[in-house]
Amino acid sequence: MASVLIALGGNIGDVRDTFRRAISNICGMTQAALIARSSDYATAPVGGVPQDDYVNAVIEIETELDPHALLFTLHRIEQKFGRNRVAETRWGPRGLDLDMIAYDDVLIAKPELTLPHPRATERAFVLVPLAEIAPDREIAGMTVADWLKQVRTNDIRKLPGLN
Ligand code: PH2
Ligand code: MG
Ligand code: MG
Repeated sequence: MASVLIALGGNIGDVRDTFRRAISNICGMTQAALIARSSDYATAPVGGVPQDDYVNAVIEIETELDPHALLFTLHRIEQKFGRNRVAETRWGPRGLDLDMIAYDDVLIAKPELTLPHPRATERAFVLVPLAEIAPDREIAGMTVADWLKQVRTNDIRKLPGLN
């Protein structure tokens, strides 16, 4: 079993409801167990494209799928929730983005998949929710809690639970 961290993001539609359904799809389609789920956070958009605020969250799952099979499944789930990778702009608005942040301690540097995720350690919208569920996890040689100390978190706001 591999422990995998996945970041969820989106800023089109009812993103929190999309997250709920996407997480259920991830666990169903990858036969994964949901180990932890962060709160949802409202976050200012990063990347320079003017757009609405995002909702971001992070989950930890345990799965038997290898990294590429898991990536393929995550892309299928993004599509199922209306994502169109061909039509969208880089850093632009999207209904659902599923980014694999880390897969055990596996290192991969391929065009289609880099592990750990190369920008996760500098993005507050990933680190804040990640620190909620896995502060002591090491990514790229440092703990999540230590990476978090190096970023500004002013634009990140924890959302109340839904229930
Ligand atoms: N995702 C992007 C671009 N910018 N900004 C925030 N706050 N959160 C995101 O998930 C995000 C972003 C493209 O994937
Ligand atoms: Mg992303
Ligand atoms: Mg992505």
